[in-house]
Amino acid sequence: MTKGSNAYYDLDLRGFIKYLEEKHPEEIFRVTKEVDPEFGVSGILHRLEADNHFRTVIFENVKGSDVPLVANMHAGFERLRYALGMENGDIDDFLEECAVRQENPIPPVEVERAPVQEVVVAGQDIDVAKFPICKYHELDAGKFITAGLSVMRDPDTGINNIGIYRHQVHARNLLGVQLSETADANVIWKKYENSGEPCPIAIVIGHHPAFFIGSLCFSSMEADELCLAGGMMQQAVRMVDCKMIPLQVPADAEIILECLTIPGERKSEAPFGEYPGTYGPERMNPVLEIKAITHRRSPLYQNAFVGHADNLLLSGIIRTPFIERTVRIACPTVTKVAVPRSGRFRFMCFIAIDRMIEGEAKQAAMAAFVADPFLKFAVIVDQDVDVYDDTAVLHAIATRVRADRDIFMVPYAKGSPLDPASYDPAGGSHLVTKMGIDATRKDNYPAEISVPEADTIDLTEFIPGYQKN
Ligand SMILES: Cc1cc2nc3c(=O)[nH]c(=O)nc-3n(C[C@H](O)[C@H](O)[C@H](O)COP(=O)(O)O)c2cc1C
Ligand SMILES: [Mn+2]
Repeated sequence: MTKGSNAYYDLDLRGFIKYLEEKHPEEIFRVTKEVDPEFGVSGILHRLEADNHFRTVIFENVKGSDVPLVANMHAGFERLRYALGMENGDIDDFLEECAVRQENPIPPVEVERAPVQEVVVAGQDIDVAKFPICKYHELDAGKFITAGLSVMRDPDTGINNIGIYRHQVHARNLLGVQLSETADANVIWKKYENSGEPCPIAIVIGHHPAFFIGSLCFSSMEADELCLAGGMMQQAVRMVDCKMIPLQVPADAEIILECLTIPGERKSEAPFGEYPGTYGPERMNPVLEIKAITHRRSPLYQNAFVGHADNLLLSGIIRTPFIERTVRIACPTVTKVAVPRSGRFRFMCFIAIDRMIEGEAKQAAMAAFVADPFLKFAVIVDQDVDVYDDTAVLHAIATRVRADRDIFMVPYAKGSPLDPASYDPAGGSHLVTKMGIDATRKDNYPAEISVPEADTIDLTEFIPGYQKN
């Protein structure tokens, strides 16, 4: 049984915004004053984040475009929970619900007519510059599309794949793309490239956050991420044939860029401010030609603020249930898994276990590294430690770890090619060193101090008017 439902409104971006406006207006800021797409938008988002504001921001007037920009949609946890139709619940409830929905995928359905094809632009009229595409960080090489979900199809299996791969804008109808070596999309693109064929890529811009959470789920190449998106939305994704390329796209998106790669062609792409908070290096990346742009009559353009909460929280949320499932196979006594903000929701993982025998903790750490190659640090604590509290985890490390025995390292292991501490950061090496830390209490440790029956004392009996701090 799944918890929560949002079946009473349209499960698309505008439907979600309308729902927020009616039920949770505190989740939105609207900016009507003109804002520059070069550093103006990112400047405002950066300042809001520094002030601990994680609302979605709708920029109604971005210089040079008459299309509104929806930003920061995935930066706040409550919004992601609302996206699953859950009005209440903590992070544990949310992750449990994500896990249930991931195990219950719903296949897409085909439709003939689609809102996203109300307007079709092809040929000389194609110009992506009409959308409010931004430049974010000082050394970025140009303007980047950062929240385009690319639909691709494996030519051998016919299975759909979806992921976000950023696109530098090269010209009105030409885009770059960064397909990390670690992404399924890279494997699919190489199959076309090796046979000298253009690879069809449909870039989906603007959709319901549950569509993002579902389609970005950690999964194998055998999983059709459109089915995972349907499962997360609890509603089949409605698909329509593209106008110019042999793919299908979600009918209820805001904008689609129908593209073909140009076989053999490469163009310099990036630097680009990346999720670790450092720049990703310039590379010679594939080039996409836009064959058609289709969109709704008054489309909304959506972006993601990479390197900030908007990008990081989503990435953490999508990996946690998979890590937990995998770790549980190696260590059945797992009670909680957290991928903390302090590790940029990617590099670190805190795992609580109800340890039965020594050695289990290292099993759990090794399993975490197997589950998610981007993890660099796995810290295993006892179940009395709150894995959502960094101080509590550091306290366990400080008091329960003997480094020579409880820490292990795995040098030259597969990690993130954007890790600034990799073996060759400038060259974008994906080789890193992993560290597992067993911060559980060992059997021969002295007992921890406690005061008998302190919990049963009613302090107001002794200190009249006493109130908890
Ligand atoms: C905002 C955002 C931006 C991302 N940018 C990229 C990117 O430029 N290149 C990339 O390979 N992955 C990027 N990712 C991660 C992939 O989208 C994610 O790992 C996806 O699940 C990969 O799917 P795949 O393995 O099925 O190809 C980004 C993720 C987010 C949330
Ligand atoms: Mn995939």
